[in-house]
Amino acid sequence: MSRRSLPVLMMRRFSTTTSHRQTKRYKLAIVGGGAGGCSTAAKFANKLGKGRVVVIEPSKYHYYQAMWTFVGAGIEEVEHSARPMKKVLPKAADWIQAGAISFDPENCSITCSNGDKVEYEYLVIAMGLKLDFEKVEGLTDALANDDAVCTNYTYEHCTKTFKSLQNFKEGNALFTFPGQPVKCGGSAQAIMYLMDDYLRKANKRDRATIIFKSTAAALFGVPQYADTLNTLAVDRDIDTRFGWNLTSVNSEKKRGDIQWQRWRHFSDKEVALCFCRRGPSGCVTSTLCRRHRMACNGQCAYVRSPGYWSNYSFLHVVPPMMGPTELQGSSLAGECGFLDVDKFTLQHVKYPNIFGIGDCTNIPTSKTAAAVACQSGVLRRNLNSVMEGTNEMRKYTGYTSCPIVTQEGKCLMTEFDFEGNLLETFPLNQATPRFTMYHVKKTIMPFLYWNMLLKGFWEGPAFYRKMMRLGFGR
Ligand code: FAD
Ligand code: UQ1
Repeated sequence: MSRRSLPVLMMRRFSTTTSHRQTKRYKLAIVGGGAGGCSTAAKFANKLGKGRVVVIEPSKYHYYQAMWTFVGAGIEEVEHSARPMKKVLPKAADWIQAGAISFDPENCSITCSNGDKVEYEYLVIAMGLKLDFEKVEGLTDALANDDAVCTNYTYEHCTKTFKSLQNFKEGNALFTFPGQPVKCGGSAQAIMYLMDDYLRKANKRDRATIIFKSTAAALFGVPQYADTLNTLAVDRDIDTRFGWNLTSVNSEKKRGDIQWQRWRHFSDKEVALCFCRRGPSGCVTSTLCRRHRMACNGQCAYVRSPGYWSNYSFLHVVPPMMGPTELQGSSLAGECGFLDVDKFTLQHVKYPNIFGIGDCTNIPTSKTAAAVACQSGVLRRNLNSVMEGTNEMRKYTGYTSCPIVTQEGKCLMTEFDFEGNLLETFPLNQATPRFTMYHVKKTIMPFLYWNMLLKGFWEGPAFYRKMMRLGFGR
């Protein structure tokens, strides 16, 4: 849809019923009722009025995923991380309890899994990302049947992590990190530090070889925090190995076999030399490079070797992740399969009446609820501007925050922008794990999430950051 055709889409509010489906028309449609969708609905439902905003969301429950790290470590109850979707969505918004299955952005319409068709004037896409368990051969089976294999990345599985941890007797305790863009990458490490802490308290630490095996090139992308985590890993006798991708889990043999492939990161020079193209989020596409068998994974890494096997007594997997399947191959997705938006304005690169927020977008920052909070303020202003025709755009800085719990009672509160510059809120050295930050993560964040972010009142800590710095700094 061109910018010119926007005014043509003036709203007529009515529903037409055909034999099997309804066509419903809304001023604003929001796809996804997670952190991004719910906070956006809260901001616009009252402003636009009853019946003018719709949320398309299939899930009966809304999940506070940040709590799953604590559930995996036996510190929290999983039930506390879920609330009925009906209770968290604003009353002034309509809720279609179905998934969006296809998008027709040229005609401003969406088809839902229950057969409903939604026509919109403006659209916000907040579908999160999809966990791609199938990419690791045997993983689904292993999670269902092998007591030693677990993940904190779903509501269904995170309680098993603590059981696997309690069952651990001796041997290799392995923690993986995949090559695709993931949500809250810090959680992959947090559960490892919490396991180390648990085993020390249970006098079992000397029976475990703890290994972090990651496709990435370092423990963290921001040097100040990476230094702290490297020192911590050395002090706690945690073996860190980089450039490794988990490809297969063999739980059938009951030997605890897993297969890895060696990954290597391309230098810019190599990318240029092999005629590869870069996608909008910086990823390398495979289409032009057969020589290097490149994979489009968002991190410019590729497989070099056929595979190595190792065994485990405990395995925590961060599953591979991907953009929403419903966007794949559509004109809404960028080359990496994530929603293609401008990283500063959050507006879709082709369709000016469409915005994106959160994990489903190709915004090159660490995917967290903290990032969603900050994006929600930019989105509120920019969508309002487009609705009012002023087109005055605010810019998102890339702010994100990934709290990494390093033991029970200590947390490293990382906060940074697109370039990895620190954007820290507290007047403390945040590169040190602290009890105060643990308290922020464990007690303050759930309150902030349920009562402020989801109700549209929390747009990140920028105001407090400036206040703490007496108005100086960003
Ligand atoms: P989500 O909150 O995942 O919501 C997406 C919604 O879209 C879901 O409700 C889903 O049902 C819906 N949906 C999916 N497909 C469709 C469809 N086809 N049609 C309609 N709706 C659809 N962040 C932090 O800031 N701090 C932390 O400490 C932290 N810890 C974490 C720990 C773990 C273990 C995990 C897994 C995540 C953690 N996060 C943390 C990340 C945070 O939870 C996510 O980044 C955040 O929830 C992203 O919000 P979102 O709205 O983009 O996606
Ligand atoms: C945050 O804003 C947020 O959203 C509510 C989270 O989600 C649970 C977080 O984990 C964090 C760390 C933030 C950032 C806020 C502060 C005060 C550092």
